[in-house]
Amino acid sequence: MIINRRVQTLDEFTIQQMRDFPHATGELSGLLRDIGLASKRVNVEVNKAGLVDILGDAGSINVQGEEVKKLDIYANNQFVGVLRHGISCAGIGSEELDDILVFDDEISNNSKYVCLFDPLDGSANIDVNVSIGTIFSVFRRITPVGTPVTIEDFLQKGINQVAAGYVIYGSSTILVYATRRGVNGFTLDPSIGEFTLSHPDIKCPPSGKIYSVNHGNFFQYEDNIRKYINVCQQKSVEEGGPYTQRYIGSMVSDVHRNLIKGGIFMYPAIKSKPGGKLRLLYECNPFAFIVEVAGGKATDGKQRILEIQPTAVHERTPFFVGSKLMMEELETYINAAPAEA
Ligand code: AHM
Repeated sequence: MIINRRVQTLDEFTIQQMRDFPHATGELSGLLRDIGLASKRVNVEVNKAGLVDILGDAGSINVQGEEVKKLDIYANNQFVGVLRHGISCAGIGSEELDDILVFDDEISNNSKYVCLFDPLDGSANIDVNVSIGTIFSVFRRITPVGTPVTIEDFLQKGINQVAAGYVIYGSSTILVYATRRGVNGFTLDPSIGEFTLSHPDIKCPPSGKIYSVNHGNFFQYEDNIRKYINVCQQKSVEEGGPYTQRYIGSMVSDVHRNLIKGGIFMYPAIKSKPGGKLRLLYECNPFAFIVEVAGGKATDGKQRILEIQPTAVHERTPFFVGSKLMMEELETYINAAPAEA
């Protein structure tokens, strides 16, 4: 087989981007390479999950009080291991870890970035062969290079993200990452084991026809959210409708589809989870950054996700993200005064 040299690998792409910045050290490229490497290892295990004894519950409960699947642990260990031994990351926060992990060795203390991960999002879907994913977020540390990182390096507003991305382990494996310069997607070519540029300069269509929400929670949503969902269902052709409801239950796949096709994803507060379900640092911040860079919007219903000051690494938030015009329409309902009884 002759390798097609017209394809651009993830490494080549990040190095090329770096050349535009004469003072770049290559640390971010190294970090993205390490994330790509860990995700390739996770991909191999996800693909054979039905074959080996890696399916099922690991028998433990994670810090969120949820059942941990074996693949969650495997994925977490891969990202921790690869980044700990790389030269670009000073510490990580993970949905699977109670506390931040400070690498605290000479090389890591001299790194300027910290990473936050949801190593395997949508883990309830593992057993049933539905797409799952990894989500990541990269911040430049606030504390001085040369010292161990601290919690304040991780509790930064999302607006400070240097990069954010996700990997979908689906019908094909795709890694999408954003910097302020743009959003680009790379599909894993299994024949050469490389992520290759397949979705250059992704833009979120300003509007779309897809809304994604858990309808099972409908009667737990606030009135204004219910009104908006009703509007989605009642759109006429003249109003851009009818809308289609799509909800996989793997946010990575749901938001990826809406990013490419145009749409809106919602996980509002519910009565049993008044603070929302999704995690600000591991899930919402990275997607808010990616979608905003692509031209869309993301809020918690009151403010821009990227402007929330986090107070704890595992904090949760209601989450609304998607195409700009659809988000603006949603906001008119959220901000409307409650109807008089
Ligand atoms: P997880 O961290 O346990 O995998 O949960 C996160 C997932 C998201 O991917 C998805 O959007 C959401 O939970 C689905 O939740 P629900 O089943 O309550 O609709």
